[in-house]
This record gives sequence, structure tokens and C-alpha cells, in this order.
Amino acid sequence: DSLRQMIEYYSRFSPSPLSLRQFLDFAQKTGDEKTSFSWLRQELPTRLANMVKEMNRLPDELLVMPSTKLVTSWYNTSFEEVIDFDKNKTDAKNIERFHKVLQGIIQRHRNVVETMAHGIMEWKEKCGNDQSFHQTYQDKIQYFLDRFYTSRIGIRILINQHILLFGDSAVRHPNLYGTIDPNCDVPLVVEDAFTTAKFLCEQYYMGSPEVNVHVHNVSDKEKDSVTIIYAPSHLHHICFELFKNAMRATMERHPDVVDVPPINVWITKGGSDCSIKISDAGGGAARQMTTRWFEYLYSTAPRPPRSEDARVTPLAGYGYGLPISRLYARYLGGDLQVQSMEGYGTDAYIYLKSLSTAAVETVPVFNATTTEQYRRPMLTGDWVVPANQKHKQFMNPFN
Ligand code: W6P
Repeated sequence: DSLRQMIEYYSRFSPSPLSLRQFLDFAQKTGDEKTSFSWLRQELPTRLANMVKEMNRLPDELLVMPSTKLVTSWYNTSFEEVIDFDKNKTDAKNIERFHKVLQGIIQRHRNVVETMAHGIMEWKEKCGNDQSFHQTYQDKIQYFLDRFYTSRIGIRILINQHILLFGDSAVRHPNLYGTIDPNCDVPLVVEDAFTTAKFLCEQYYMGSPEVNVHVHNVSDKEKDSVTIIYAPSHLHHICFELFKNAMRATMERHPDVVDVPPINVWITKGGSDCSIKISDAGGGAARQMTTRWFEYLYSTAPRPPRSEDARVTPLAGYGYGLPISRLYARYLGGDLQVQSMEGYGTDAYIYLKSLSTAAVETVPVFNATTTEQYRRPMLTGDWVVPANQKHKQFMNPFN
């Protein structure tokens, strides 16, 4: 039908990644609402169609799960709504209608992360929560969800820039251009994320670790401050997640509230990287666990029993917090790495680009390589596993 044909058509375009510099220049100088409309009228269907095509490569058993069907229906609806506009009709009425449609899309896709996660869980429960399921699908699920959620981050920033730049000026933030702060004060965002996490920690543990922040700027004249061009909301999201994890580990390891080791933070800015290290003495974990923290399939494990008191939520959710935080960092050319020393504590490193010209969107494109990734059969290892250890090698962590 015609929707299929239009998705086919737009999926052949490649998404056009932007740098933070380009986002900011558009917002501060070159951009007007008509240009933004015409650009999004092409770019949004392209990004949506590329993702729809990729979702169609998922195993049928996953695609028929109710939650997955809900998510695909949201993508189809939003795609249809956007291509309903003629990009050459830039009259006020059309532009205003487009604005409303974009706000509607943000609303419609609000719970995509949880709903897609739920679809994976439904599939896992139905089609074998066993070793062979993990062996067959772990890598493919990781590959898909990393790309799917990254694509969503990009689409959301495109839409939010339009809504915020050309929307109601009364709610416009004075220091921000859309979601981007040209003078994003990194220590300030870090401290704010710490304070928010500390508040939750106090509620749950009746205590919380202190923080020490060390700032080293080797790039700019101001040695004791670090500012970059960035989306503070993204940085806050990442730091908040890491502080929750660091605080939980610290409090569980040191139940005596008079003897809680602080969390140490280093913030540095060099010519290429702006780096943040968040260091806790929460006992750490074995090295094999640190990679697990980033696996969606591991994180979709049945939740630990909830607290009796429903008002008190556990500090960190065992959810998709860490893998999604890493996607936020990687989306603009950065990274998130976690190094642990079992028995002592954990260091989390956030890497951001110092230069806004280098902070370019990383967005997935659907092509023959993508198709091949989903087709590729599971390969067995080619390192010898001692016979009596074999069962441990592939042990399902959930059984
Ligand atoms: C831990 C586990 C963890 C994950 C991410 C960041 C910090 C920490 N600390 O013990």
C-alpha cells in the first residue's frame, strides 16, 4: 500500500547528522521557522523510515508481541503525520499545524523505551528464557536497541529544537538555545545531578555520601572552570544515573552512616576531550559484571522484590539506565566507560567532545550491512573451553 511505498522511498535516503556547532549556529543566526520546517519535513521521515525498515528485520516472534506492535504503530502513525505536509507550502497555517504535530509526536513516543523493553521481556518469557535464547539473541538485541534508542535520541533533539526555538517565548530558557547551552557549566550540571541523586539516597538509606569535585582545565585560560557547548539535559541524565549507582553501592557497602566514604569527581578539559570521572568506594564488582551492566538482556531480568513501602523506590532501577546513558554520551561523539576493582570500588568515565564541531550526531542508517547483522547466524567460539567448565561458560545468569 501507499504507506509501505512512502517508507520504502524515504528509507533510501541517509539521515544527515549535524554537529552541535551546526545546531547552535542555526539557533543563534541562520535559522528561521520556515527553513526548520522544510528541513524537518525531509529529515524526520528519513530517520523514521530508516528505523521502521530496521524494526522489520527483527524476529517475527518479537514483532508480534503486543508491546512491540504498539511501538511500531507509533512509528507508522508519526511517519504518516509528517509526510502529510507539503514542504513547499510554508504558509503560517501549515507551519502552525506542523508545530502541533511535532508536539503530538513527542507525546506519543514518550514511553517508547519502557514499552520496547517490555516487548523484549514478553518475547523472552514466551520464547525461552534459556541458554540458547541468550546465545542466539544477546548480540542482536544489543545491536538493535543501541541503534533504536540512539535514533530516538536524535529524532527527539531535532523535534525539540524546533518546538523550543519557535514555540512560546514565555517558556524559553534564557541561557539555552533549544536544548543546547553554549556555555554549559560542566561542574554545575554535575553538582546538580549529585544533589538530585542525594535527595533520593537520603529517602531510601537515611544517609548519603558526600562529594568532592576536582576541576582541571588545561584547555582554556580559566583553569578552575569547565564550560563546553552541550545539551545540559543529556549530561544531567548521564551523571544522575552514575551517581545513583555510586551512592547505592556506597551505602550498601557502608551501612554505618557515620562512616560513609565520599564520591570523588574529576572534571577535566583538554583540546579534544572533556572528561568526567566519578569514583566511588562502594566495593566494586567482578570485571565480568561491568560488561553485564550494559546488556539490555541482562537488565530485563526479573526485578528484585520491591520494597514493602511503595512510596520508597529503590535508588537505582536495575533498568536500562546505564546502557542508555552510554548512548547519550556516544550520540555526540563521546563515550561512557566503567572500570571496577572488585573489593574496593568503581570508576565511571564520561567522555565528551571539547569542540562543538567535533560533537557530531552518531545516527544509524539502514542498509545492506544492517540486514546482514540480523541475518548472521550465531557463531560458536573458537577458543577451547575446558570440558568441565562448559556449562559455566554459557550459564544463564537468570536461572
Ligand atoms: C557500582 C556499580 C556502578 C555502576 C555505575 C557507576 C558506579 C557504580 N558503582 O558499584
